[in-house]
Amino acid sequence: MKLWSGTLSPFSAKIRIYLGERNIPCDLEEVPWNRQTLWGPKPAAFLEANPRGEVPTLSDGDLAVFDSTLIWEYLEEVHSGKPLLPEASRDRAMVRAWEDEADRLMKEHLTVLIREGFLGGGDLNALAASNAAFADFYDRLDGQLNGRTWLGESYSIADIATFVCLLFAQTLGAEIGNRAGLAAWYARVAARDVVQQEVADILQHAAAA
Ligand SMILES: N[C@@H](CCC(=O)N[C@@H](CS)C(=O)NCC(=O)O)C(=O)O
Repeated sequence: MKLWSGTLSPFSAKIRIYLGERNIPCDLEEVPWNRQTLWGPKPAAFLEANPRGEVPTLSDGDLAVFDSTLIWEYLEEVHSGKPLLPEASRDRAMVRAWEDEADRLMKEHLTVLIREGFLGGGDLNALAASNAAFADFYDRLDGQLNGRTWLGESYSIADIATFVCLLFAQTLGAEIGNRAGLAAWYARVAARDVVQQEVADILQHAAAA
């Protein structure tokens, strides 16, 4: 199996952490990113696998799987071992909902922090709106984590997706602040071996970008 991935792509980071946590062997193929051309040049073989030209994309033989949610769902089905989507229907629904919410924040608001902040677009109104969206997300997460160790009943894909979203958002200035439950959960996820390695790689790449 091969994962077309970008080190600075949060959706890719979600899948890299998922693969690491489940010990699933997979070759990584980096799609380059830089400040001028953003994602690209995109290798022809990558565009052949995924006409959308988005990372992450999983190639498993002649099967190409995208987007990130469809990738981990596929991997849950074909790999035995401890799953990262719980069994019980209510827990499963809750985990899926938090993962979906992290994806939405990444798509709608992280992109604004990157474009208007990191890349210097400078639209202060857009930045303020996205920072407010993150503050609201953090409040809801803090409420959910009141008295809980993980977002669901056990460590799951919801924790991975949400952690990645918050890692990038915080690096781009949307701080967690004094939300104690959320900060404690964040530290718990960050302490995991696979996550530590991933965070180190991302921060090293971001510093050089
Ligand atoms: N819904 C997709 C979103 C993937 C996505 O937006 N990937 C970005 C990088 S984080 C990308 O590849 N963009 C390519 C481009 O903008 O050309 C998923 O969950 O995988």
